Amino acid sequence: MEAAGAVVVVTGAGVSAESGVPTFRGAGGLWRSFRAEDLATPGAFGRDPRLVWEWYDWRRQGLATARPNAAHDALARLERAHAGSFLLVTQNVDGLHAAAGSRKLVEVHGSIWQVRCTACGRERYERAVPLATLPPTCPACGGLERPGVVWFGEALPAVALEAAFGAARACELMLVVGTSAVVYPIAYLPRVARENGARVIEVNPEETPLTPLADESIRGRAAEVLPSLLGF
Ligand code: BJW
Ligand code: ZN
Repeated sequence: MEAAGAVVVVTGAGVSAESGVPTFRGAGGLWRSFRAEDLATPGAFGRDPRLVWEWYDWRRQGLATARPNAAHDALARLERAHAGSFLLVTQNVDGLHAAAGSRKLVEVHGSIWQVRCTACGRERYERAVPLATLPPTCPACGGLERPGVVWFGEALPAVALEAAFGAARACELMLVVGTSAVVYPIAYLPRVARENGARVIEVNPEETPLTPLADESIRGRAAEVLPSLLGF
C-alpha cells in the first residue's frame, strides 16, 4: 500500500453494514423487502411521490443515529496519510464517509440528506428526521422536492462521474470495498483501472462479478479487514 502512487477507493453499501445500515442485495438487503421499480426510479416518484418519500424518510430516520465504523475511519486516515493522489468514490448516500472525515470524496449516487426541487432545481441540505411534511416542498418556489439521490435510469452527476473515471484511468491501485459490483456505470470503474495497468484489490465477504477480474480478493468484513490492511 505504501508503495502505491495514485490510489482510488470505490465503496458500496457493505462498508456501512457494520454501522447498522442495510445493504441493497443479499440477506437482509432492502431489495429483498422492497421493489426498486416502486421506489427508486423517476417513474415511481412520478406515480406516487408521497410513497417514495415515506420510504426515504424511514431510511433517513434509521441513518440519523448511524455512526462511521472502523472501515470509514481507516479510509479517512488513508486519505490523510497517503502522499500521492487519492480519491474515494462512494455509491453510498448515507454521508458516513464525510462524517468520518473523508474529504477527497465523490458521492456518485448523491446523498439522502440532500433535497432537490423538481421545479426550480434548488438544492438544500436537510437533516431533520422525520421530515415535517411529506412530500416536502421547496422553500423558494413551493415546488415538489425529491431526494437528492440517483435513481435507476438517471444519469449520475457529471462532475462526480468524470472525476471518478479520470481517477480510475490514472490510478496505480484501486481498492473496491463492500459493493456487489452489479450497478453501472460504477461497476465499470475496476475494469477501467485494470485496463490502464492498476492493481485491483477487492474486499468483500462474498464473491462478486469483480472477483475473477481482481488481482486479489480479500474475503472479510470491511471494518475488520481495512484497519489491518491499511495499517490503521
Ligand atoms: C460487505 C459487508 C461488510 C456485506 N463488509 N462488504 C450497463 C449494463 C447493465 C445495466 C446498466 C448498464 N448501464 C446502466 C444500466 C442500468 C442501471 C444498472 O446498473 N442496472 C443493473 C442493476 C442491471 N444503472 C442505472 O440506471 C444508473 N444510471 C445510468 O446508467 O444512467 C444512464 C443515463 C445516462 C444519461 C442519461 C440518462 C441515463 C443509475 C444507478 C443508480 C443506482 N441507485 C441506487 C439507489 C440510490 C438511492 C438510494 O439509496 O435509494 O444506488 S440502487 C443501489 O445499488 C444504490 C447503490 O449505491 C447501488 C450499488 O449497490 P451496492 O453499494 O453495491 O450494494 P449491494 O447491496 O448491492 O452490495 C453490498 C455488498 O456488500 C455485497 O457484495 C455484500 O457481500 C457486501 N458486504 N457486508 C464488506 N461487512
Ligand atoms: Zn423550487
